[in-house]
Amino acid sequence: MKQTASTCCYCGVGCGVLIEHDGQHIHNVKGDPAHPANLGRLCSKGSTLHLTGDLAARALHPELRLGKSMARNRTDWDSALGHAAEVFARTIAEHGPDSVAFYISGQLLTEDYYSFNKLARALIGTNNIDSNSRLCMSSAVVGYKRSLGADAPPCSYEDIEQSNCLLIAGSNMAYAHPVLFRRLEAAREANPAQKVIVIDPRRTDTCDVADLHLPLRPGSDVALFHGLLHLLLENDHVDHDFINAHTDGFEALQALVQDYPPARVATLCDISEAELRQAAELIGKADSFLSLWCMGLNQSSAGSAKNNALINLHLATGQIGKVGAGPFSLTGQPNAMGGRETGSLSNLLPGHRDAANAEHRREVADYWGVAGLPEQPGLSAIELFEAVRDGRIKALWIACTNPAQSMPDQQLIHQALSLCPFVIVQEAFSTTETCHYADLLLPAASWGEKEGSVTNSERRISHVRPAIPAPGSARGDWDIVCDFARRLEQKLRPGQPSQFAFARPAELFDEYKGLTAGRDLDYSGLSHALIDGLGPQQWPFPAGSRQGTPRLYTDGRFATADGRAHFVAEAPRPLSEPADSSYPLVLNTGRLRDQWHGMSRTGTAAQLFGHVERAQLSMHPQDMQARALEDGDLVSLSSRRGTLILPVQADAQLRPGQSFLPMHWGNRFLKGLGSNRLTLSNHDPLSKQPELKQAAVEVTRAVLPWQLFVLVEGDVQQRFAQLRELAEVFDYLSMGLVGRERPAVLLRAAAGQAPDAALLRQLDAACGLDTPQALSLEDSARQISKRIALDGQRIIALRLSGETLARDWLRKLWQDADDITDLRRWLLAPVATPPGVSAAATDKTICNCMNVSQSRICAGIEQGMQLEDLKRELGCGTQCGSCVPEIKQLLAKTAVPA
Ligand SMILES: Nc1nc2c(c(=O)[nH]1)N[C@H]1C(S)=C(S)[C@@H](COP(=O)(O)OP(=O)(O)OC[C@H]3O[C@@H](n4cnc5c(=O)[nH]c(N)nc54)[C@H](O)[C@@H]3O)O[C@H]1N2
Ligand SMILES: Nc1nc2c(c(=O)[nH]1)N[C@H]1C(S)=C(S)[C@@H](COP(=O)(O)OP(=O)(O)OC[C@H]3O[C@@H](n4cnc5c(=O)[nH]c(N)nc54)[C@H](O)[C@@H]3O)O[C@H]1N2
Ligand code: SF4
Ligand SMILES: [Mo]
Repeated sequence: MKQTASTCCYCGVGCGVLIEHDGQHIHNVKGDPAHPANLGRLCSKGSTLHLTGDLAARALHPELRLGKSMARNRTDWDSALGHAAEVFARTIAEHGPDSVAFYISGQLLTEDYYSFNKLARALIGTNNIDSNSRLCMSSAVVGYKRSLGADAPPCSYEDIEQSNCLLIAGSNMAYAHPVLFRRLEAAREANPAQKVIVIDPRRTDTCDVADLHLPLRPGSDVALFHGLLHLLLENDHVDHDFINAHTDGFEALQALVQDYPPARVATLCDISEAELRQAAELIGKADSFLSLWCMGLNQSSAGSAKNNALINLHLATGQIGKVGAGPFSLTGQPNAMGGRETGSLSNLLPGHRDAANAEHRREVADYWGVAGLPEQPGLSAIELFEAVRDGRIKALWIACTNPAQSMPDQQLIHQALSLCPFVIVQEAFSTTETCHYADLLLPAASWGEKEGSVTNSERRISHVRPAIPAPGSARGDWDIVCDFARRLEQKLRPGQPSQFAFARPAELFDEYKGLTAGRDLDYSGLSHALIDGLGPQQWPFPAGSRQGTPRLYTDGRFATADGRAHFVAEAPRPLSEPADSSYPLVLNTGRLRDQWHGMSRTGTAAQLFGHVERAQLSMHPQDMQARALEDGDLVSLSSRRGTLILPVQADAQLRPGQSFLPMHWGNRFLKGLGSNRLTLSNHDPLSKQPELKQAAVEVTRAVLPWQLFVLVEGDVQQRFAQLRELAEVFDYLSMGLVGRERPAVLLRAAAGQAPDAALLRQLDAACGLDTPQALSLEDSARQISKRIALDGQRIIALRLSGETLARDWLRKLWQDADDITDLRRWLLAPVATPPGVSAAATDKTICNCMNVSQSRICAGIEQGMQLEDLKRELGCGTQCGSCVPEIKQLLAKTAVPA
């Protein structure tokens, strides 16, 4: 067995992993104890990486179709890229360079970004290159640049351990940045004096470490931050020396925040005045004050203002550029930082430059040896898809992102993709919603197979190393881009030497890093080889350096022209779609602990469905009561843009008037284009980041008496695809995987009335239930029909239709039993509700590593066990620790009041 040190491909914490493999297959992953981001830790997603990525779901070979009504056929790289170059050259010749566009991703490697940027801006001459970071970090980019002069998070992870007071705003780091959360939990234990404030409308698992949780009204963060500054001024907790020496614009802000006295802010934010005062005291009295934030601030039509209002607090208190202090945005994607560095938003250029800045354009053009760079501004994600729909963009290249799941207002996106004359999708998995629209599918190498570099949230650059070759004919993203670019060069400027003659990622890095020289992020002193020698390094790392830079602005000089930071004084803005009488609830969307975005990778591992197995809407019990809804009822969830049908569940961690739907479920898993069918594309005027966290919705009961439940083992990818297609006719449809040892596809559906009998026969055929040996039960008068296939004494497939009362009991039999006496007995008298149904129905896997269910943990708690007993007796929470906050919540819920 061999071991290769690389990084986790999920979140922006950027943990180091040790990949165990035999040169062909990956067998295990472990945390890399030598990597400074995680020091050996991994979360539930990182530690299960080797279980994901089923080859049956991978894109393995280029596929091309020559007409929209045709099927894609396998082709070779030469034909695929030759055709692509042909279409791009023709489109550019006929309609100009801005008729083509690139939509890329914060999950590419730095070398991939660099090649895409050079292709779009230098060779083609368009700024139409944007990325999914528009949905993620673009408000933080604007926030940092406006306040501090450059897009640079000034802190280090160590600051989490060293700070006296942390403000966590709009971040559920217990789920989304778990390894940092582990570091915070450990720091709290070591230093009980450390204080933590959490600002989130929901009471998330992150609140488990909070001394104070402010469950503010959705979208009201700017008012809250102004209210805090008002009190800091009132309490004389601002640092006037710092303000005078290092900032400007304070007078205007001071005047503005006078209008935000505690009583008004408490009303605006729907929190108590006492809680607000307590937060201001904790911040004001802290020796060091650190804030961590994520999508609760960025994904807002006031995202930039929220970022700046928070940074204002740091500037006013002088809490920046020192140990344990500063405004620290948590980046979502593994290399969103690298994307920003290389210019992968339409308004940026490589090396933290701006496309609108003539001098910046000149510098980059000279470096690339081209006459000039395009002046015409590029389109941002939302504008870009609108332009595709309107026919202004005629060739679209999508890489490493799944917009047909993740963009807001999905109907617009699906419409745009189906109308676009030529769509290239460069993907590692062929199963995504976006692949459906690909005229040309280009198979990309993925985690464990590709090489390059990534920058994590703390500006630390790691060398991503391949362990095994990519499957099929998949290739590294940079390699695909450079091959295409060389072909396009021959058409656009024949006879000239190639600008894309790169043989290895290290060569791309070495060319690119020159563009960082002399800029705030300068890492011209780094190389792949140097990282191999010194370990991952934090930028800036100028030529000649021997070590990276843990903190920025330690001398009080900022990255602005005059070195002074700017206060930004902006009034709060209302939600772009507030709740009203037609749509009285606010829909919030966000992450689950064990799934990653559109689930192309995590959705291949049945184990990762153990924690949450299907799309459910969470609502406050009071709002459910008002609609006479109970847990598990199917509801119609509607916004102005469409309707989804899904089950509802009570969640007292929400406040009345709010609801929550995980963002992960796309059209594959939930009929009706998934969660983003409902969200809106209204966006921040500066960052152009859409308001993904707040849409106005209404919930009504869905009456769908005819129900279907299918569970089938074996060939899960193929069965999944077949069942998903057949089941499209049902009003409600949800799909997932279950089972750890023997993965199975699980399909639940419901409709107003029974479908054609032929459809049930097709479903049976897809599940191997159409054999004469299958146990069967028909009650055609009541439109009830059940079929079960056995392998010896074991259930291997089952379908219940009409009524599905026995589903959980049968599922338990499938999972645990190799004796089907009970099953035969039940088949003889099937109407009675089988034993143990209700208990099984709510069981979920809390601890994924040790496979410990909620019912076992609750049973332990009822016997009087504490956290340590549960860990010792059941093993839960002893491995990655991602489940510990939830176990603590269960303990708190069942604790006997003293
Ligand atoms: N498990 C998992 N982890 C991930 C990812 C994943 O898909 N799965 N994705 C990664 C990526 S790309 C990202 S960007 C990060 C996202 O990480 P986070 O931003 O931490 O995650 P979210 O769940 O999207 O949203 C965070 C919180 O914002 C809150 N919120 C909603 N509205 C408001 C508001 O108006 N104000 C405030 N203050 N809070 C609000 C929500 O209730 C939610 O708890 O996660 C990264 N990590
Ligand atoms: N409602 C709602 N919507 C949201 C959000 C939200 O909070 N709420 N969050 C938004 C945010 S912050 C983000 S970051 C986006 C994420 O949205 P997406 O970018 O769509 O998310 P992923 O599913 O991670 O897409 C990455 C794709 O790249 C593929 N892939 C993996 N590795 C490689 C590789 O090496 N090369 C190539 N070419 N492909 C690869 C994967 O299979 C996957 O399909 O979602 C946004 N959408
Ligand atoms: S915290 Fe988890 S998902 Fe994020 S990089 Fe580390 S192991 Fe990967
Ligand atoms: Mo993100």
